Parts: sequence; C-alpha cells; structure tokens
Amino acid sequence: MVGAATLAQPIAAQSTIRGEASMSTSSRGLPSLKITDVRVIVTCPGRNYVVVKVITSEPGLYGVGDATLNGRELAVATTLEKHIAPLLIGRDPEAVEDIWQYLYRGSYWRGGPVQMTALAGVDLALWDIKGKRAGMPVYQLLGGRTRRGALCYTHANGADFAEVEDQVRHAMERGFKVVRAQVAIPGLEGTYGVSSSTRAGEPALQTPANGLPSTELFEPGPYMRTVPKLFAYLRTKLGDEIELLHDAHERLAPVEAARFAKELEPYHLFYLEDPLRPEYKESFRLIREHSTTPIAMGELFNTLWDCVPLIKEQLIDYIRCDLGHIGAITNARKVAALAEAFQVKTAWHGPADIGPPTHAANVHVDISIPNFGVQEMVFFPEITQEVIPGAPEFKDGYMVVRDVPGLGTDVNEELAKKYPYQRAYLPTARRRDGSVQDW
Ligand code: EZ4
Ligand code: CO
Repeated sequence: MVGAATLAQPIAAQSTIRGEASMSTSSRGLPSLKITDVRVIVTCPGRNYVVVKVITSEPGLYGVGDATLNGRELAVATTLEKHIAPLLIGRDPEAVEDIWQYLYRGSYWRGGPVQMTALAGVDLALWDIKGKRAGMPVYQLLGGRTRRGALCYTHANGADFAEVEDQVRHAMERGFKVVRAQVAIPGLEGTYGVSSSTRAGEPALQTPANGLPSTELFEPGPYMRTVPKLFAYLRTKLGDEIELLHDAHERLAPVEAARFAKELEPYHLFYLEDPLRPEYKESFRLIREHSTTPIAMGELFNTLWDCVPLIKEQLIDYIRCDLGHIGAITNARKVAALAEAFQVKTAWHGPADIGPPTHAANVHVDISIPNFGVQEMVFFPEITQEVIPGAPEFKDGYMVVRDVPGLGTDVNEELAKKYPYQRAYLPTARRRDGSVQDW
C-alpha cells in the first residue's frame, strides 16, 4: 500500500472552519503555509515501516515522519489515510502544538498505541517542516545543544555467558561505553532478546516464514536464577569500567522484580529495564523498597500521564518512552521536562522496529535537554538506509544527527514501492503449562 491518502472531505471546507480562521497566520514575514497532501507509505525494506509524508503549499517543502507500530502497521496506516489526513489538509503545518492537541483530544477516543503512533508520524513530519522552513536542525528549535552527542548503547546477546562476553567485547571495540546484555535461559526455548537463529540481531526482527507469530517459552524461576550469574561472570571477565544493563521486558511479578533488582545490585547495572508490566505503576514501590539498582521503564507507555506516577514518586531513574508511540517530539519534550523536575533522566526506546525519523527525533531531543541519560540505538541495514535515509550516526559511543534543517531524514517513494508490506508479528510467549505470558 503506497500512495496518497484518499480524502473523505473536500479540501476547500478546511478554510472555513469556525473559530480557526485566525489560527492560520503568516509569521516572520513568510507567506502563510498550508498542508496540501498527506502521503502514507508502507514499505518493507528489511522489515515493515510506515512513513508519513506531509506536503505543503510551498513548492518543494515537505516533512517526513515515521508511524511504524510493529505488528499493527496497517491499522496505523489506515488511521492516517482514512481518519487523520482529511483533518490535516488545508491546515497551517507550523501550528504543531495546536495540531497535536486537535488530533489527540479532538478524536474524543484518545490515546492507545495505534492513534499515538499515527500522531507521532504527523508530529515528526511537522517538526521536520518547521526546521526546514526555519533553516535549522530540530534540536536548535528545541533550545539548542546541551551536549556533543547522545551516549548510546547496543545489544549483546548470546546462547551462553561466553558468547555474551564476546558480544560485549565486540561492542567495546566499536567504541560503545554502555552495552545491554541478554542470555539464553537453559530449558527455555527462545526467550526475549535471544533467538537461536539471529542471536546478535534485534529480537523484533524475528518472524517465521509464514508471517504468523512464533511462541516462546518463559518461566521466571530459571530466568531469575540465570541472569545474576551472567552479570557476575561479565564483571569477573570485563571489570567494572564498562556500563552494563539488562532488559527484563515486563515479564516479572512485583516481588520477583524486587528480588531480581536486589540480586543484581552487586554488579552495578547502568539500569534494569522494564521490570514490570506497564499497567502496574504502583508496584514499582516494591522494587524501590528492596534495591538500589537503577530502574528504567516506559517503552509501552502511550501518554504523558502514563509517566506521571512513576516520575513524581521517583520510582524510576530513567523514563524510556518510545517517541514513535507517545506522539513524538511534542509529547516527549513534556515528558522530559516533567522528569527533569524529579531528577529522572531519559532513555528513549531505540529499537529496529521504529524508523529512522523516530531515531533522528530521539537524538534531536537527547542533545537539547538537560536531563538526558542514554540512548538505545541500532545500525540500520543498507537497504533501509536507501529507502528511508538520514538516520543518526554512531561516533565513538555517541549518536549524532546531521546538521541540516529539519530532522535530517527522508523517504525514497519510488524505491519504497519495490518493497511491499509483508505480514509480520512480534513473537508471543507462554508458560510451561501453556498459559499466556508477556513476551
Ligand atoms: O521488544 O521494539 O528495548 N528494546 C526492546 C525492543 C522491543 C521491540 C518491540 O517491538 O525492548 O526489542
Ligand atoms: Co526494552
């Protein structure tokens, strides 16, 4: 599915919206600007991505955003094409906050990952337009540089401790100062973060040939017995200098997470990521009562209000929303400001299953806020970089963005057509007794 949005409403209707006539004004002596088209591009250059291209009345001026929601790409694309594009045509693309509020609250049925990902795609495209029009990279519009680059981390996955150690060493040789470590758990088939087929790869890439979800096995007992031993091993082999972290991927019960964090304490993790399911914010208190292992949480959050309870009680140390699933920059800068007030740092989600514009946005925010913590990153395959160019670059342990107006990313629509959508799901998980388990 590649193409312009089908519009439900005539474009002319937009200029006469009551109460909004005064909203569309020219500024800085520039002629007034209007959104003339919204194109939704679904493409699979290595994996599925949804790209939003917002085109304006100024010849050649457009913005590119990413609206990829792994496993639900077509729901977001349809929302954008059928429900959101008709609302955007004729609007002033420079009114970024107003459009964000209008789409978020104006739908009445607000929130949720599908709508918030669609909103993120639009938001990124609008910030891109604003930057291009101003002749500035987005980080300049957000207040300017606070640091030279964004300290970042990669993943080290292994079938056993020695393989994880090799992977960490490999990352360190490339210049990484922070590394996430995951290991296969004896007796558990699959297990988040480690697959027998693509161990070194991003887990979200794995999809069986039939395009249906795989089923992995998880048991908290073996998991919690193995992981502290992995970190004991890594510290013995690698010393204390390298920063290590681990993703529990929302799989533990509150008291399990408290014990787990406590048992990991001697190995001085940079942080323990996503220990609990996103529904149970109050349960983070239990972890805090038992451990000083720093805690990060938030890749499954969709709104600012998901973050409030954890931040205001200082129940976490790092907030790691996915900019692609919380309405992008317009919301992320508020999350960051809220976090700043409570000495919580940011660690935005940065996996392979969100596109280059979101990764660029991560870094634009990272390098313009005071309370940045760390940035998860990926190296995009060449094919992805050709279709959606401009991802931030890795330089000696840090991510940097190109100093060009806007986000610095683009989409090659012609090339995108050569890689049509392929059905793919994230893996699922079950317990040994066959019951559903969080993956
Ligand atoms: O499982 O992006 O920290 N990174 C992660 C990712 C997520 C995937 C889900 O689509 O947890 O690997
Ligand atoms: Co994670």
